[in-house]
Amino acid sequence: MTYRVQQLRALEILDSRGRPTLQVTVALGDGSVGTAGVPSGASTGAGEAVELRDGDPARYAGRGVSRAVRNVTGELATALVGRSWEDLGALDRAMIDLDGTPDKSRLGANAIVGVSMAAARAMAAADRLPLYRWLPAGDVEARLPVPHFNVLNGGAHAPNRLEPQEFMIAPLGAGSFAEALRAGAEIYEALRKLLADRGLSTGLGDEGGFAPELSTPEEVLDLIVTAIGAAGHSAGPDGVAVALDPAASQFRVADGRYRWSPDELLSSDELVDHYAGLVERYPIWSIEDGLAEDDWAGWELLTARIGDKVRLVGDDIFVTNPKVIADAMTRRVGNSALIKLNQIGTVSETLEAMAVCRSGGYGQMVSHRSGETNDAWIADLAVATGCGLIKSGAPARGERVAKYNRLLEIAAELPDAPYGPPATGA
Ligand code: 2PG
Ligand code: MG
Repeated sequence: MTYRVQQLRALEILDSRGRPTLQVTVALGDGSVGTAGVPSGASTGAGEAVELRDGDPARYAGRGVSRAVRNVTGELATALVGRSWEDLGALDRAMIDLDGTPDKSRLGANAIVGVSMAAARAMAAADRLPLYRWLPAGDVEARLPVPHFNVLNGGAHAPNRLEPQEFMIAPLGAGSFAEALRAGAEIYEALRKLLADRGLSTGLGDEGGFAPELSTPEEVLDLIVTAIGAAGHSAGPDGVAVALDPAASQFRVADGRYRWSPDELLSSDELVDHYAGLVERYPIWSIEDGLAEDDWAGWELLTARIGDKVRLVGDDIFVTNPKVIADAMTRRVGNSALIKLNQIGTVSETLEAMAVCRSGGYGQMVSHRSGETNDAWIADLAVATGCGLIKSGAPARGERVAKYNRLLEIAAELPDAPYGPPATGA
C-alpha cells in the first residue's frame, strides 16, 4: 500500500506558554486526514534541530512562525503533494533532503516535524489503525509507560530561585497506568496542601508543577517525600520513586562550576559526589541532565559512580540524535535517553534513536516539551515503542493531562499490555 498526499495545511496557533507554534494537517487521496500540534522547548540543547521563527519584532516579539507555516504550504507541499509514498520513512527522507541542512534550519524543524507527525496520523487512519498500533516501531511489545509527574518546577520553567528544573514523582510500583495516574494526582493534591499549610505559593510553573520560593533542592525533596506519605503512598522503588531533571546546562557558570543552589557552587566532581549522596538519602531512581551537555567527562564520572543504581537520562546532551546516542554508548555516558520528536525533527529519526537505545541496552523516556499543545501524539509513541517511561508534566493543566488521559484510553483498549519498562535495558 502506498499513501498519496493530497494536501498539506498549516496554521500558526498558540502553545501552552502563549507563544506561536504550528498545527499541521496532512490529507491523503483516500480521504484520510491527520493533524498534529508542534511542541516547543525552553531549555533547549545546543544540538537540537532548529525551530524556524520569524524574528519580526512587530509580531509576537519575534517568535511568530508564519515563515514555517509558509514552508509547509509552499515548498514542502510542492515536494510532497500529488506523490505516493511507500512509507513514512520515505516521506521524512524527502523532507530532510529538501531542507538540505544538518539541523533542519532552512525549512524549520517545527515545520518538518509537524508534517511528519500529521502524516503518521493520516497514514494510520488510512490503514484504519490507532497510531500506537500503526507506528513502525520495530519488533517490540506494546507497554503502558510509568508516568513521571513533574510536581515542582524550577530552572527555566519557573520564576523562583530553584536551579534544578524538574522534580518528578514516578509511581513505579503501581499495578497499572490508571493506578499510577491516581497516585500522581493524589500526591499532587497533598503537595498543594503542604505548601499552603506552610504559607508557600501554590502558583504553577510552565509544566503545571508548583513553583514555590524554595531555594535548595533538598528542601523540595523533603517536601515531596512528605507529600507521598501524606497521600497514603510509600516512597521508594516499590511504591512512588522520585526522578530529577536538574537541566544542569542551565546552571553552569562561566568558570565551569554548577550553581546547585543560591549558596552552593560545585565543581563537576563535587556535583557528582553530591548526586551520589542524594541517591543514598532520597528515593531517587532517575536523574536526567545531571551535568551540562558539554561536560562529557563529568557524565563519564557520574555514570561510573552511580550508573548501576539509577537511570542517568541524557536530554540536552543526546538531543534524540541516534549518532550522539551511539557515541555515548561507546563512551559509557548515561544509560538512558530522553526522547523528544522535535529535538531531531522527524518521526522516523525519533524511532531510529529509540532502536539504537534498544540495541545498546539504553533505557528510553518519551517526553513532552515545556511549551505544549493539546496533541497527545507522544502517548501513542510511548506505547508503540514499548519503552515503558514517559514524562508529560504535572497531573494538571490541559496540555499535560491530554497525554495522560490518552494513555488511559489506550490502557482500556489494551487491558493485557504490561505496565512499566521491559526488564532488559538499563
Ligand atoms: C526538558 C524539557 C521537558 P524543555 O528539559 O526535559 O520537560 O524542557 O521542553 O523546556 O526543553
Ligand atoms: Mg530535560
